[in-house]
Amino acid sequence: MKIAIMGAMPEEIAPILEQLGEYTTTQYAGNNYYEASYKGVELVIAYSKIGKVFSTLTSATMIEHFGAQKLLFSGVAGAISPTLKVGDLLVATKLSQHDLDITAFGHPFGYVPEGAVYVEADRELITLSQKVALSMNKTLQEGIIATGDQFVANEERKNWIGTTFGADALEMEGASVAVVCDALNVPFFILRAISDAADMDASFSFDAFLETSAKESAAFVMKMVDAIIEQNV
Ligand code: 4EZ
Repeated sequence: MKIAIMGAMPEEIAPILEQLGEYTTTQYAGNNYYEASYKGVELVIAYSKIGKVFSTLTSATMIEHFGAQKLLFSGVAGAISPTLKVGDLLVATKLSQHDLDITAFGHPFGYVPEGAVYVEADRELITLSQKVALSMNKTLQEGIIATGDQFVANEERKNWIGTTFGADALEMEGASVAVVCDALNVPFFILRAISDAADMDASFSFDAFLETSAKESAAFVMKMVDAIIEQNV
């Protein structure tokens, strides 16, 4: 079994590499891929760089070049739902691209022909994650994540994304990773810890909480790996 663990920024995977201690580094297509064996499974770990294009490249590479059979994403996000506060964990049930727009042709936001507005995440991994949350005594909210190539720091844009997609949080990589994994039939799990509220204070909040929130998410994802190994799913 080979499991991919992916982030967008160095800070999002650093805690995972730290926990592993020993790994090999391979450069491929402009990124570093870190490989390790962990409790009898193979891990491939990488950060993609920010945005949908880089995250598409990295997730596809992890699957097609490195042979990953499951993909877990760990990172931070801006909250839309008022129930999500800095440090809270959210797992995506489904994801959408909020900046995909051919509405001029009568299509809904997030839709292109032969695509879909939402890509659904793997139910089994979400169910497993709720067991992990229980064992860690943590609350794990489930919700919709909207992805786009914008750092949203604007109440109006954030609210539009919330109402248009029913989204609970937003970020810049989840939906593209979801499209790749869905197309290649690889079960995926997108976890985010909140770093900001995508409002006018977002950049300050992001800078202040990136590291601590990224750590929250990474710690949970490593428990997910443990649970996957134990349950043999
Ligand atoms: C993108 N990531 C942010 C990258 C910001 C600055 C150097 C997550 C994220 C986010 N994305 C946290 N808060 C966000 C927000 N308000 N809008 C978009 O995945 C890089």
